[in-house]
Amino acid sequence: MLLAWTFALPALAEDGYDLWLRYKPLPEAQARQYRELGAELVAPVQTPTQQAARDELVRGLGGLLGREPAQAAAVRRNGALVVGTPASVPQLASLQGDLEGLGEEGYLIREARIDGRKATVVAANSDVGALYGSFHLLRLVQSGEPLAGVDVRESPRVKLRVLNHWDNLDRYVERGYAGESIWDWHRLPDWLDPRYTDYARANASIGINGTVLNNVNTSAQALTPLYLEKTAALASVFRAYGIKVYLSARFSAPIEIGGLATADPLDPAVRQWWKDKADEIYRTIPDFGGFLVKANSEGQPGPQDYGRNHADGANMLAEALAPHGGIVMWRAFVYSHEEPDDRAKQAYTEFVPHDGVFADNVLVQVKNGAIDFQPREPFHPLFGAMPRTPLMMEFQITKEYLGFATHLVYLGPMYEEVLRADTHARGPGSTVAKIIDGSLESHALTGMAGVANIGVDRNWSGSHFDQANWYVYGRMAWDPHASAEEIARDWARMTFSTDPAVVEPVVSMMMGSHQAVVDYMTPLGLHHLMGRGHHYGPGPWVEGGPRADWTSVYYHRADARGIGFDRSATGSNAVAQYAPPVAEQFGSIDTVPEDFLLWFHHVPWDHRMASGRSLWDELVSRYGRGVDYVRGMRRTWSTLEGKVDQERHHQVAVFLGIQEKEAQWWRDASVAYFQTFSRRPLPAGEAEPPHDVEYYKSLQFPFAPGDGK
Ligand code: BDP
Repeated sequence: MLLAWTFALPALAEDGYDLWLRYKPLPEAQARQYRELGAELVAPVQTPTQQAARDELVRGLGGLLGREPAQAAAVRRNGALVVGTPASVPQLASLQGDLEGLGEEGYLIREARIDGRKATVVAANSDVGALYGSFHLLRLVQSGEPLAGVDVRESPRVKLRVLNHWDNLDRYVERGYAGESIWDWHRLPDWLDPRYTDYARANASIGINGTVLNNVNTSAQALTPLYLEKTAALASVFRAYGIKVYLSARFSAPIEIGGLATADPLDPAVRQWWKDKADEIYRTIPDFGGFLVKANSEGQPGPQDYGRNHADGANMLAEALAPHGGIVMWRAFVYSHEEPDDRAKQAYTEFVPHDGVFADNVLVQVKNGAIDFQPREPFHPLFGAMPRTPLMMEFQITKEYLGFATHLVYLGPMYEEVLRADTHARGPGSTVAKIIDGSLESHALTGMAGVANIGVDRNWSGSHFDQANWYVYGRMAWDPHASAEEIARDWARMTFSTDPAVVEPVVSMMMGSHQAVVDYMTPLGLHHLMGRGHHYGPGPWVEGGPRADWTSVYYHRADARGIGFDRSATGSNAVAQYAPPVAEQFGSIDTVPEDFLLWFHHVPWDHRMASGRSLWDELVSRYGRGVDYVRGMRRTWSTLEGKVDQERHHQVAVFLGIQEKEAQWWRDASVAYFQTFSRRPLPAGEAEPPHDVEYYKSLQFPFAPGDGK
């Protein structure tokens, strides 16, 4: 008997599939406070979205409290949970006034008297708002938050909160580290994998309301009837959860699948083709969201192939979608065939002249920084520079340049740093967040995109901690002013335990993890030093090949004198793309934050740093600091053994071991390489790298995951 019980134990382990929606029974001491909650559940089920909300509450409260709420049509006793809109639940009509200003997707959660009884109310103007409110209520219960006197009023500050899947139709995920694409195109439209519903639940729980199903480097096939039917099937699953589908559109599709000779956006036949295509799409998917477009970037076709500009291209598609209410997300991640003097300047140069020219249903989607999702970048100079165009943020959730899925790197602090950066576009306080939420320039159309880290791995994201990056992305898209630390705490409570002895160490590991990866990969403003193509591991020596701005030496410019890219007035003058106070700060070696020192300046090896050390000594010590932080995370995590289920604990522990090994490799290879320029000894106490540069250069990883095919 005892033996059987012992063997049965591993079944209690968790594989991470449930994400943050685990709904495990709360400890008795916490559950007690919810004794009355949901004694009755009054939540109509007239629509699929209402059904989704009720199902989630039954499942969630049932799991957390060990009893499913009794479903009822009316409030008869104290402790009822009432969920809906004034239209769906007449008893909520009295809240009509309070719901004003919450918009289509907002909600409130509070205690109220309904039919003379004490009730907890989740009320909204729409079914989706009530669904979001239900998830919020479940989060409170799951986190053990008291509900007495609860008074939540929430509405999203950003309209389009979208995931971008870089998934190819053959299920390969570009820059994906969590297995194949979850879209099983071959079996669609008939087989609707239950994962699609769980995907939608997870997204709705954090307010994500759109998903672009296919890669920005897409084939035109995605727009053929065969695939539109499959897309429609996915849309039918997501609809109940308030999620719209979007597709990446290949600019040359009129040629490839339309049989036209050109894709010139000013050609009437091309314009007609797109209009017909849009009509066809909306016949198949009436609530289709619109197109995401990567044009004239990294070899993708675009309007410049015909001597036209980005606005010509975007507006043509916008015109086709407008009658149906669709929108265009036109990416500003561009760089041309001709190498510019500094790649960091190109998006600004190409886009700013078109400010105010884009159609009303176009958003320009801008990566957080001007190069490419580096561990740390200063905010993109386009933010604040196009006041008459709604700019959408593009963050990367998948960790292409941040250790793939094996490194524990919580991206919340990085998102927060960018969103809180002050562009000074309209004087002090003109933060990136205010540009994204539309408040700075009074734009109603607003958006944020996150490049997804989702695949068929059981834990969805390739590692347990990478789930936190999906989570924080959604929460910050809902509220770009939110705190990364508070979100980390919510996530840790839901994902691991409500016990502060687990939550606090986990949160502290997470909060320093971004600085750590910056330190052991690209300290002090260095960037783009990863292995060529796949971006795995250190490659500061990468040079040659098709274009200079795909090499590392282009970016670090190390020589006998010093290191760093001079983007000040004496160099490429990229600083001039920022508003004057920012340009001034970044442009001077004395005022630039040390985090961006080598991003903007070529700095002598003996330059005195704030620490009093020389630049060379500081650089070496930063690398070491990053590795030390990872060691610290390993130690902290090992103290949580037994407090987190064994299966997840084990995998995280092993991954942290990999991370330490790779952080050390980054440090050793980088120090060995840069020392060939600095020709200075390592500071006292710093270990010599165990190998010479040639050894590190010789390491090859032809099958590293995620590289484009
Ligand atoms: C880079 C990736 C590449 C993407 C490109 C993009 O290396 O795979 O296609 O960005 O965003 O980060 O278009």
